[in-house]
Amino acid sequence: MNDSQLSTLRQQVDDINGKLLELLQHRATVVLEIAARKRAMGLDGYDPKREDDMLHKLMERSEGPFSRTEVRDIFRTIFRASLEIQDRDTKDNLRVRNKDLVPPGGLRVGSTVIGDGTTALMAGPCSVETAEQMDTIAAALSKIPLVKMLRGGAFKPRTNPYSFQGLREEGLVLLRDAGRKYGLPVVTEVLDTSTLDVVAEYSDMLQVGARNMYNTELLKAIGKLRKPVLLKRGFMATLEEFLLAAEYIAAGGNEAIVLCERGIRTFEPWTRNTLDISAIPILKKETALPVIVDLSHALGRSDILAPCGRAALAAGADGLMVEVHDRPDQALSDGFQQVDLDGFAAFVRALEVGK
Ligand code: PRE
Ligand code: MN
Repeated sequence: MNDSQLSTLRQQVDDINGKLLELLQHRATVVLEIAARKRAMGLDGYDPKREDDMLHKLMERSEGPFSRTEVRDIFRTIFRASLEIQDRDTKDNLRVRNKDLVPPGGLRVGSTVIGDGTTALMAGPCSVETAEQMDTIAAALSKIPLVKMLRGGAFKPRTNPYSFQGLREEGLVLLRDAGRKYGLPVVTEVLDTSTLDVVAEYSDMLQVGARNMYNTELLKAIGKLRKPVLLKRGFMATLEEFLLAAEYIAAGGNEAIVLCERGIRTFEPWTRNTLDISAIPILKKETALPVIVDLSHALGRSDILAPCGRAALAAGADGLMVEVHDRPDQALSDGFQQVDLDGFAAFVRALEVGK
């Protein structure tokens, strides 16, 4: 074979490659349309039966030189690639990526607004303990203009089953009453679907804790409500997993979601978790949802709240959550990381917001 014959044959292969590429891209476009239709019908993209039928038809039709198994392998590769673009397409088109999801003025939560460009502090004790405790804390917090919400745990997801588990419904009542008395909307954690209704009844915002970020049944149930949600990032969750958890809620029609970075688990023992500052601008870039940072659970200590809070705000956070207790040394949970009322006032001054 002389050189000119070889180059003619190669020219033919180049032409065929071009046509194959065009056909493959055309096929991919059609596959994405199929995927969009299946999604609208609530169907999964993967359809092994359809793949099997196509493979059998193609293997029967094929007369060589490729063997039937070679034809099968080539098309299997095409199907795998099709599933990959379908997957990418769903992730690129998540509801939580919709930039119009949050109204321009921010997200209304009870009588306040989160994500309106002002800093929102959410503060209160780790656990609701007594009426007096809630009254003292809420009274002090209500005097600080940046504090927009009162927090307090009534259902507590404790690592140790013998640790204080929370006052449950009684705690919800105390939290709501303190919030009402001092004009602060309240946020509290919901642990499971069986207590969702009662927690929703007493709170202005539902908190899904880090441990429950992967609880898809709970996320789906919350998606059916029309109640603002504070979704915390799991301590082992990637940002994509975090967004997909938020998508579970948004997919049900509940779009009032605030994302909360609360530290991820690393090898570092000098903080409870490692505050992932880079998560803040990334989440702000990927979604229009307000992003807040739970400093207390990220850090597990109260002595570095101010510098970390300033860093979070500089990175674009819409707010900060801090555990505040009138007597941290007597707190029934997380006492070591709670700041007292004077300490919290000093923290707010040190944030220097608006100065
Ligand atoms: C397609 C892709 C993935 C499915 O597993 C089956 C088939 C394909 O590439 O042909 C398209 C598709 O999603 C479908 O026909 O339902
Ligand atoms: Mn706590």
